[in-house]
Amino acid sequence: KSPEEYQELTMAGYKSLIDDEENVSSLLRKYLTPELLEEYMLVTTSSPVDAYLYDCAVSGFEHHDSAVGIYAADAESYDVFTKLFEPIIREYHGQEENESDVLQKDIDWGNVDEIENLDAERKYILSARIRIARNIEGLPFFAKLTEKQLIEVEDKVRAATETMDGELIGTYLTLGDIDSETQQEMVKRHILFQRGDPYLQTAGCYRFWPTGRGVYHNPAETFLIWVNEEDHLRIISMAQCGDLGDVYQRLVTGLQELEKNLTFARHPSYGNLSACPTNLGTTLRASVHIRLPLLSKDEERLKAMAEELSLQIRGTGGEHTSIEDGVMDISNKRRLGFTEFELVKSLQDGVVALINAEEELE
Ligand code: ADP
Ligand code: CIR
Repeated sequence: KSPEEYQELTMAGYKSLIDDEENVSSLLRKYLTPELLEEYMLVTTSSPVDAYLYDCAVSGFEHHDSAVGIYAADAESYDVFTKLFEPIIREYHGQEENESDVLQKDIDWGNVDEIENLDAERKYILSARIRIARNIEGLPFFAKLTEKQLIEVEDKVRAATETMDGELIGTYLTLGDIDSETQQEMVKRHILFQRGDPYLQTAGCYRFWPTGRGVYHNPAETFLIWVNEEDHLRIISMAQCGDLGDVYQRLVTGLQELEKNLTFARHPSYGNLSACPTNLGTTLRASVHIRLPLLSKDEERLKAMAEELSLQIRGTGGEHTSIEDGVMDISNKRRLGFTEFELVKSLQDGVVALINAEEELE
């Protein structure tokens, strides 16, 4: 696309947001002023990526129900379009403008032993999971990866998994080699991602599908690496019970092994970089699938408690899915401004509080 075409698309996208004012409440709409539009419309990140503002905002332009509406097309986008990204990041992560410039603390896994089994009697928690996102330094994010770079990411991750040890030893499967029936089974077992998020689709996440996509997993399916989904790597540790401590320990071990062979993109102010601004900082989402039949009947109270405890509630099919049979996905809402340990601990404390509330209703 020529610069003129980019300009036209950007202006049309912006106009569609303004024209649909009553339906649009995204952070993109809130912080993209006419002045910023003018200033950024023809600016790009460095060649050969050449990401425009449009590349970052296209998903929000098209999907008027977006909460955020923007992805970074590469690491540099966060700096080149900083006057747009920074307020969005601050608002989403609840960081005041007068707080220090450095939003994210250094990586700190803390005292792993303080994270525990949250449901030893297996009454409420069906499974626990922690995931972090990583992107390889020097390569663009999903919106701008070339077909060749998708394969480069895959090759690098595959090579980096070869030194895995003990329970982390596993196999890498490239998506093109997994038939669709098996893929569906793997999605149901929560060990594989699927293509189908409309926001990501518009942002360019599924270009050249299934090239370069794949999953590494151990036989127990407790340690996984998703390759070239929303981020180059999603590193995931899981358990079919409430043993968050075990999950946390395994995640840290796995990441540290990968770090011996891969260098991940970090930002001096935002910490670990992810394509979606909601994942910046620690990039960490710790979750449990939990059944709280009594509490979940009182939706208002549940929502209020989640808010108070900085928890997010999702359906168990993943983001943007609905809650079924009183089973939900509870996770830390915040990713940035806290250490890894603080966030896992906050999920632990929050889940304990919810279980206590459920027990009081029994
Ligand atoms: P994210 O990668 O941001 O965590 P999703 O909410 O889309 O994204 O979840 C991705 C997948 O992980 C889905 O299949 C979801 O069901 C699964 N998942 C998330 N949390 C858990 C959990 N605690 N136990 C089992 N599966 C989980
Ligand atoms: C949006 O803007 O709504 C989508 N791009 C998804 C953003 C990430 N998820 C979230 O806020 N929970």
